[in-house]
Amino acid sequence: MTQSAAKPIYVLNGPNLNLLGEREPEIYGRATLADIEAACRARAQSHGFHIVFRQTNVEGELIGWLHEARSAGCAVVLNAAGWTHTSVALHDAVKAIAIPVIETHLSNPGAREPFRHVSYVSMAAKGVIAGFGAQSYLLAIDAAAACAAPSS
Ligand code: CA2
Repeated sequence: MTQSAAKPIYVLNGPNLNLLGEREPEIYGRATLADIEAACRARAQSHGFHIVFRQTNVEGELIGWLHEARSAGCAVVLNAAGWTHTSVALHDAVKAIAIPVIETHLSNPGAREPFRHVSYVSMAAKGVIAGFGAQSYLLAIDAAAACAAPSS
């Protein structure tokens, strides 16, 4: 279905994800964030959606983008990176959003260090996709498009 008039899916990325592809490829893969953005754009387009794709190392900026998405977006794919495991403010911002928020991770935090087993985002998100590398983002776009489709 073509949804050219639909609101965009926001794909929001937290701290250090701008370094993807440079270090720890055994955990996060070799794709850069620019590679992931291009793949997300194509996947969203295949569902008839546009995306807004952003990354920040400033927590307040991410919270501002979540506020923006409340009215300007149809769904959010959120990789909050390290803030996932620390931020009550982020939890509150996700909770304040009526559109679906899909928590997304390249790695599977549940299979890593204990401090990554807590997610302040999961408690407020519609669902979680983790552990599939860059593919996690594409699965999250699929989920966002399904949630945001008028028939769902
Ligand atoms: O697996 C994920 O997507 C994470 O959100 C990535 C975060 C980590 O803190 C979460 O537990 C899981 C880390 C993002 C930092 O990525 C880097 C990539 C390359 C080099 C350094 C950091």
